[in-house]
Amino acid sequence: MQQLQLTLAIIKPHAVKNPVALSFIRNVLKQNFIVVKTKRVTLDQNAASVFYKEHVGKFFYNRLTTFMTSGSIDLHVLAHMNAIQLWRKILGPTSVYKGQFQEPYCLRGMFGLSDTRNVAHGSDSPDSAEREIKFFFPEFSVYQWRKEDEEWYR
Ligand code: RTP
Ligand code: MG
Repeated sequence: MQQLQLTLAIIKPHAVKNPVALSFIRNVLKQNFIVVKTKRVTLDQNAASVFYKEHVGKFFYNRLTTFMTSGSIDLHVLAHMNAIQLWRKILGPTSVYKGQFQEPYCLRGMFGLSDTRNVAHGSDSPDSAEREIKFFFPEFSVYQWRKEDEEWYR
């Protein structure tokens, strides 16, 4: 039996503010994943620096945390077989420019504005997914969810 995998998607501030992008992205999520949890939040600098601690010291760190605290973000816990890889594939490369030329139908290629304003985030490993989901949804229990939604993973 293949197991469902969870991942965290974050729709970044510029995409949350763009109604066309946002409704397109929501449809993509609904069509490709079980959307387990959804929440809209605004990060403060402290939360952004904890969430992005792996990037401290990189040249884009200040730009990234400033951008991610500049407006509301939408958080989605997504479930699917290989959800982590699938969501990152749908997103496309970090670089919007590469997305536009190599995979024009990826979300970053379609709606990205720059390498930082690149539409959405996706967890990059099972460990990151667990850490990131716990960070934003500390009350969420995967075991409880599985009990409640048993039909999804039989
Ligand atoms: P993410 O974490 O958002 O899913 O993106 P990723 O794995 O594809 O890329 P990562 O290396 O983890 O970078 C995190 C976010 O930092 C911003 N960034 N800006 N050259 C730049 O200006 C630059 N490089 C990275 C992006 O917002 C990227 O998603
Ligand atoms: Mg990353």
